Amino acid sequence: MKIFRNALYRRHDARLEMYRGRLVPCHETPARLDHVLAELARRPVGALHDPVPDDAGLDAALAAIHAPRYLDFLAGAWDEWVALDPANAGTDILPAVWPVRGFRADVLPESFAARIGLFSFDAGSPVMAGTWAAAREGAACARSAALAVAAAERAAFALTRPPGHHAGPDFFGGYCFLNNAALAAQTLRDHGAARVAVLDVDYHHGNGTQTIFYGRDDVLTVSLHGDPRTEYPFFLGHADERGEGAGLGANLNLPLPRGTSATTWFEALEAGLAAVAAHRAEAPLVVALGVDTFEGDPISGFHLRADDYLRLGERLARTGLPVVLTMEGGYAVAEVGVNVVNVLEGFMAAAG
Ligand code: Q9C
Ligand code: ZN
Repeated sequence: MKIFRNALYRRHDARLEMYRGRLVPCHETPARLDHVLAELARRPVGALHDPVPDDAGLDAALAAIHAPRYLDFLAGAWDEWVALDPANAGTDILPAVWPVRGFRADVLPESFAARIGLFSFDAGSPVMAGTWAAAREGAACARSAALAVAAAERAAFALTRPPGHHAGPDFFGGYCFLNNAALAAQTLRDHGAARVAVLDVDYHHGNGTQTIFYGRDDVLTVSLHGDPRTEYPFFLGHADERGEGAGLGANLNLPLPRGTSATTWFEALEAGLAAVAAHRAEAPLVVALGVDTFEGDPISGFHLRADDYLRLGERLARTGLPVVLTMEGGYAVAEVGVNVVNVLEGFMAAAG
C-alpha cells in the first residue's frame, strides 16, 4: 500500500472550539497523526510518499468539487483576518453568524464575519494561520493516492489532517475544510474510472461528500453513521436521502443508534458493500476512514474495538476492489494510531 503523508499537518493546530456554550480545547489535534506515524514506524504496512507536486492539476481537481468563491475565501481568510486588526494574529477565527432559511446566500457580503458564516456550518472548526496550507497539502495527498490507484496500485492511503468529509461544495465544518474523499473520487473519475463509490465509515455522517455528489449517478455515496436525530451533524444523514435527479438511487445512508455494537455495525457494513457491488462491481472504492467508531472515542457512541479494525481492513480487501483511503475522524488520540494501522494491516494481510 502506498501511503501519501501530509508533511504540513502540524500547521493546522487550532486552540479552541465552541462546545456546549464553552470554548474547549480542539479535539482534532496534530497528536492524532503523530500516533499514526509512530505506529507505522512500528508496523510498516507501506512506504511513505510525499504527494506529487502539481499545483495546476490540484487546483483543477479542487475546482471540480468546491465553489471558486469558497476556495478563494478560504485561501485568503487568515490574511484578511489579520489585516482587519493586527491583534487578530493571536486568535483563531470562529464564525458566529449564519444565513439560515430565508436568508440570501447569493450576495457575497463585504463583512468578514458574514462571509465566514456564509462558508461554514458550525463554530467548532477554527481557521488559523496554517489551516489553508495544511488542508491544501492534504488534498494533494488524496489526489496522489487516487492517481496511484488509477495507475493500477491496489490500494493507497491519504494520511492527512484536517479531515475532509464534512466539507461541502462551499462550506467548512466538523473540523473539515477541503473534502479529501470527494477529491479522490473525482480524481478517479477524471483518470479513467467510469464509476466510483465512496464508503464513509467515520462515526459521523459524511454530509459534505453526500452533498457534493447528490445529483450525480457516477459517484455512489454510502455512509454508515450515528443517527442524525441525536448525532452530529444532525441536519443530514437520514435513510430517506437517496439522491436527486440523475443521482436518485446513488446515495445510501445507514444511520445507526448511539450505542451500536460491533456486530450490528458489521451487518450495516455488509449492506453498504452490497450497494457498492450493485453500483458497478469493478469501480474503484474510496473509503473515508474515521476511527471515531472506537469504543473509547470521547465524542462518539459506537463500540468497535481495536481488533475490529483489522476485520474492517480484511473485509475491504475481500471486495477485490482497488481502494483509496482517506483519513477522517478519531479522537481517542492515543489509540488512533493502532486503530488506523490495524485497518491497513488487515487490508494488506487479506489482499495477499
Ligand atoms: N464535542 C469528524 O469526525 N463536534 N468530525 C461535535 C464535539 C463536531 C467530527 C461535538 C464533530 C465533528 C471528521
Ligand atoms: Zn467523525
